[in-house]
Amino acid sequence: MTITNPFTAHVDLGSGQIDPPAGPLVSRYLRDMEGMYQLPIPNPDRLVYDVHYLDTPTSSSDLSACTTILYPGRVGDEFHMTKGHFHAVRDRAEFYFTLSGEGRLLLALEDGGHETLDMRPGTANYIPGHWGHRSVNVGDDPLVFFAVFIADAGYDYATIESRGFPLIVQADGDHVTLAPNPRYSPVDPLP
Ligand code: PAN
Ligand code: ZN
Repeated sequence: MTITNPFTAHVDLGSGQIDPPAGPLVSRYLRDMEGMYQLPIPNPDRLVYDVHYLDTPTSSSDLSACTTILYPGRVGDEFHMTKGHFHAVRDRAEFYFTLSGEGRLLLALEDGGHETLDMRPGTANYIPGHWGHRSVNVGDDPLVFFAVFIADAGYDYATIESRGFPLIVQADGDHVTLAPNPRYSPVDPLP
């Protein structure tokens, strides 16, 4: 049995920066999201989001945590979003706690059932096991949220890469609209 030392990290509520910097930093660009938006990617080098991880152990009895900084912007009318994933270990749950900005959390089951939750400073969104999840920045400022999840959850990106997500989130003038994703398929497309 390994016993980990307790520690404190400071998370900047505005920028999401973690001090002291600990685990890896993952940056995602539009080129990493080819085919996920309705329109072709306008600029492959555009930074869409950064994820700062805390450095914690990764067994099924540990918790992992990270902050996501999802920058404002659109592709056509569609708001910037994360790639979205199911947990590789499907029943692993997660909490998202929003620190700043305004977003929508899209949740989907593999049978296509879906839900949407609001994200704003102070919201704690519970993502039960089996729900795929994608966050969308619908505001003009970065959407910053702190995620805590069972440490062996892992990531299944392939399911959403091949099927899409049931909903899209778009700007309609000053309004935020949710619409069915015309490119969504509840089963994997034939090769
Ligand atoms: C989050 C996400 C993070 C980035 O920490 O990993 O917001 O989104 P993608 O992983 O979909 O690119 C989480 O849900 N972890 O499990
Ligand atoms: Zn997750």
